[in-house]
Amino acid sequence: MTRYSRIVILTGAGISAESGVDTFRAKDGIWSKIDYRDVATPQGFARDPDRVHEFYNERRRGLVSVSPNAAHAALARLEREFAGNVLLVTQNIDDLHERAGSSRLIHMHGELVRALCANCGQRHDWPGDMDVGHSCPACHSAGYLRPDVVWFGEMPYKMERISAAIALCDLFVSIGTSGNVYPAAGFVEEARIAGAHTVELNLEPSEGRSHFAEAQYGRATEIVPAFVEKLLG
Ligand code: BJW
Repeated sequence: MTRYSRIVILTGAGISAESGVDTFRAKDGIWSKIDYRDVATPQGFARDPDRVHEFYNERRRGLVSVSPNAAHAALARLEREFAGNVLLVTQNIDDLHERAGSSRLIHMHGELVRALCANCGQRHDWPGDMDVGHSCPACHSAGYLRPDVVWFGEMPYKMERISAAIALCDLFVSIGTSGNVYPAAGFVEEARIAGAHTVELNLEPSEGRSHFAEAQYGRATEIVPAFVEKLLG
């Protein structure tokens, strides 16, 4: 299957599920336990920053006890061994893709281990807990640091670079995402319009299933390594 030269891969929470990271929209997922308006909107943060910090602190602490799985490893292998161009775009804020070895990677919804200063706009590595008392290491203002994640109503990161890559790709693969959240959910249509072959790899059909030319269903740790093997074969 070496007829492709430019691949864009979109990943979602499902790729990290078998590493032990919660997904959002499963019956027992994150949004079944907590209202997204309280923790994943700028309004929720303005209302109760302590609660939002605690939500992300807990998830950040959880990163130390999880590891990349076979699906993350397979995508890192694809980047290393594929003769053409591979761009990985993740909606996930965990760091499992980079820990597996991927480097051509865009975190379109931000990163759990980074802080953003709402006062000066600087971003900082932030591996530990964050709270309202912390000052920005750049502008030294207190009370402006927030998790560097993209909340509902905010513009996802690097959209121009992502759209440019999709417009040029000949294969678009979506892995482990329910296709509920835009603009990521619309990438498959952009890719189809650009003439790319489109593939969904997921546990079950996503909201966008009808837009994909091909689909394979199963656990990411099984279907992603098999798909990569075939691509490199
Ligand atoms: C497995 C598996 C295994 C499980 N193996 N698979 C009406 C129409 C259209 C759009 C909108 C609208 N109203 C509002 C909007 C825009 C809004 C939106 O899309 N809302 C929808 C809910 C309707 N989008 C936005 O606001 C975005 N910004 C934007 O549009 O900017 C433009 C703009 C700006 C300003 C003004 C106007 C326009 C921003 C979206 C930010 C999303 N943020 C979150 C939380 C922050 C990060 C965090 O805390 O982690 O990002 S929400 C959450 O959903 C998170 C995820 O990245 C994102 C996607 O979830 P994902 O990855 O798909 O997870 P799940 O759980 O949904 O699915 C998991 C899948 O895996 C399932 O299918 C399983 O089957 C599968 N699976 N185990 C394989 N082992």
